[in-house]
Amino acid sequence: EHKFWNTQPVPKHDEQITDMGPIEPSVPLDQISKEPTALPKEFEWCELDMNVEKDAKDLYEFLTLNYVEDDNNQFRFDYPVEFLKWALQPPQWRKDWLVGVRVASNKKLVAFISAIPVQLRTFDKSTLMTEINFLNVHKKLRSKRLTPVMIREITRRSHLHGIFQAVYTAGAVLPKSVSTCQYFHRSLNPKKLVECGFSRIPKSWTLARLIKHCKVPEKTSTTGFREMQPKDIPQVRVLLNKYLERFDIAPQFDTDEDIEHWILPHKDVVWSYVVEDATTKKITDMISFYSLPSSVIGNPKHKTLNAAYLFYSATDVAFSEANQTTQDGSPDLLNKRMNELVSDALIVAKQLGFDVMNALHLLDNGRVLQQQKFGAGDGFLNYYLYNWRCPNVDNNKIGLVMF
Ligand code: YNC
Ligand code: MG
Repeated sequence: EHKFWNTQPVPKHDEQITDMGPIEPSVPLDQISKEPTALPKEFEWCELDMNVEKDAKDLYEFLTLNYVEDDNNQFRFDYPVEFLKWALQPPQWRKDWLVGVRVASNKKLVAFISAIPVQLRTFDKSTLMTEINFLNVHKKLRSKRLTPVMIREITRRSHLHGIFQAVYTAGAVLPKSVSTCQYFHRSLNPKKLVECGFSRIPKSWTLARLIKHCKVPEKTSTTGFREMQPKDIPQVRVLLNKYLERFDIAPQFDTDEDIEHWILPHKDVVWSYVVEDATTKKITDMISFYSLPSSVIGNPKHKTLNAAYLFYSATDVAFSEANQTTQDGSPDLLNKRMNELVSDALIVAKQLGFDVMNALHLLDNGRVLQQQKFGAGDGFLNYYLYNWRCPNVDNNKIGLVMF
């Protein structure tokens, strides 16, 4: 069991952790191998440069045919090129952290793994880590133990830049997650979702009743709700960072460039909205979502499911002293405000043509899922830390969103 993972600085499945810190010490640069990890001889390492259209297209085509599918193999993530450029080229990205494997004879791309830098806080400690994502091995090369080679190589390339901790998420159960979040789904186009086999008409309901149930208002309702603009970046940075301090695991957006990259709207990739107070001009709230379509596998009528995913949100109501449950048990201010924000996000997502809004049960999303008519999905996402002991974190205390 776990012939590879047993050799790695991660906790064992049954380990109870109460302290925090590295599992093994950092290695001095002169002791880190300057040679790439050995590959079977028919393969060779490559780097993918997302600014070179051929590389971007190779990666897109590889992932779109081989990346993550749901448990029933009905849908497969179809990250568009523009999304991949955004996800893989944040401030301080590096080409040598976008690692591919090609067949030596014909240069076909058959495996990939990526790292980007993230300043991640766990409880009271902040560490520069790599965020590992898009691990993929071609369908025809599965179960040949190529994955440990990919992981060892991205680890070496993290070490070469002085980074000895990492964060990653996976549906797979590995030693040992720090938290687990369930996926939830809010239908916006129920007819198509039913036709795709994504959802079902509830027992004894008609399609007409389901459509009525899923209807959202035509216009947003929060006063001052508008698209985020570049001038909002400094205020959004302060608001979001302060909001994320309420969580046990969360990134820190240390520069305006981080916010410009991750939060400012980016055509066809990420949408962000703020609430501006008309008199003070203060940004009191923000909410964002990104677009991640899935290929619908083997469906005669539909090729693509247009899914939006809730991304970061923040509200200054969270810091208000009046934010307590009232005596009669009515929802507190934070619940009320989060529901207003998500409700408006659903309205704009519907206007933009999304079929469904997905969300993980993390951040303060638990405060809105039921009221906003999200239903529990069958997917779960596990959060992992590499070479970092950390006590378990409740999913409501996870403040990091990954793709
Ligand atoms: C996985 N998802 O347990 P043991 S998520 C990590 N993450 O090792 P083989 C995984 N490890 O148990 P296959 C994993 N899935 O024997 C499997 N493993 O110790 C482990 N799917 O290798 C597994 N993408 O090559 C086992 O397996 C060993 O051919 C077996 O390939 C697996 O991006 C995979 O779901 C997932 O492409 C590549 O199935 C393949 O089955 C595939 O024989 C579709 O591997 C796409 C998919 C995964 C998405 C993701 C996060 C990846 C995190 C990797 C770990 C990073 C650690 C930190 C490194 C930096 C450190 C610093 C500093
Ligand atoms: Mg393999």
